[in-house]
Amino acid sequence: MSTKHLGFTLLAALTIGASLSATPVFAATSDYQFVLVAADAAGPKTTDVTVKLSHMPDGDAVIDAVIFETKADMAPSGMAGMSGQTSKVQTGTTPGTYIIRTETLMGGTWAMALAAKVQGEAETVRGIIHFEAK
Ligand SMILES: [Cu+2]
Repeated sequence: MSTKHLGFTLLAALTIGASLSATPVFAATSDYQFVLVAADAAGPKTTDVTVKLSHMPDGDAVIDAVIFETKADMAPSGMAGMSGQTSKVQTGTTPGTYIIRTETLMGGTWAMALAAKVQGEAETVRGIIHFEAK
């Protein structure tokens, strides 16, 4: 083996090692996904949005997440500038579900961006769901 070849092999090994050690942190938060459960009319221009946070590898619902950010807007309908106020997050009756009362100024497809802290995960879990408002 030439010195040049050895150097290349070492560099390749270091590169692979670096990407492997960086993987767990990145993979951890991407293992979680917000899923829309229901979007129910809850009065004039108001929608109760129920979401579930799933841990993808085992399909378990995450019951102790702290959702600290909820932002609703009509970006999916071409109205990114139209946003709706969101309430404090309530825990749903089904474990692992969370309800966000949302001001939906008009009917159509809305997006909600969510951010949560999950027990045992250093990184913030983020996701975006789409829902229909009447
Ligand atoms: Cu709109």
